[in-house]
Amino acid sequence: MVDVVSMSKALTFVTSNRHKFKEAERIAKEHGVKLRWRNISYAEIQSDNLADIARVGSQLAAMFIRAPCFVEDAGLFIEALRGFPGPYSAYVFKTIGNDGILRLMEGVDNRAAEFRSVVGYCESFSNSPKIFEGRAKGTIALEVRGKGGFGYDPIFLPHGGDGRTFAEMSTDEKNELSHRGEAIRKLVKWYVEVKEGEGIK
Ligand code: ITT
Repeated sequence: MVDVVSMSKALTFVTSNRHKFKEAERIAKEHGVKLRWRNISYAEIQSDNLADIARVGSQLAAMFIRAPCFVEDAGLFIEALRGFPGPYSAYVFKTIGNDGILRLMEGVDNRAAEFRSVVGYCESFSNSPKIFEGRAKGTIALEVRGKGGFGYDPIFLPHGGDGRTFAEMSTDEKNELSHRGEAIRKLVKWYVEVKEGEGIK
């Protein structure tokens, strides 16, 4: 049970994606940290590198909201497609979606794929951001399965799971195995340590 005093630790997540917020909120709560949501879209640079996108994004977000905050950039990297859609995952999801990915994977035996998540935490524009990364290895399913989660969840079978896609799992089950779960856990643990160092209970 989390007590009220320790919940005075609070972090702000800038994202336009309510699913991402919900997943992160559960993890933060487990560590006694309250997560605030700023539902805004910040400018994202174009880059092949998720860490660069998260680094600059967190600086712009901190400047925009005039407060310390973090952003998270994620993508699905499919081995047989040489890492596609990777940093372009949002655009590809909007255009061809899961059915399009399954069509590209028709007849492909190597179904290995990886979700990557990079969190950028920044206190102010002039401050250099802290970066936290998470990865989830798995395979691309043969068909769309499940109604939970979002994005590519219905076609992703994580390693370490029991044969269900992320979309067939609860938020807590997905968090245990997911790229975002790993990155957010690293951020929250670091934040709790820093705040303890500053004497905030
Ligand atoms: P932000 O406002 O936080 O940027 P977004 O939805 O645009 O929200 P991203 O650019 O990080 O987020 O995500 C790229 C796309 O990758 C996203 O639209 C999803 O389709 C997909 N994606 C990211 N994380 C995912 C996850 O955990 N499960 C399934 N799909 C995911």
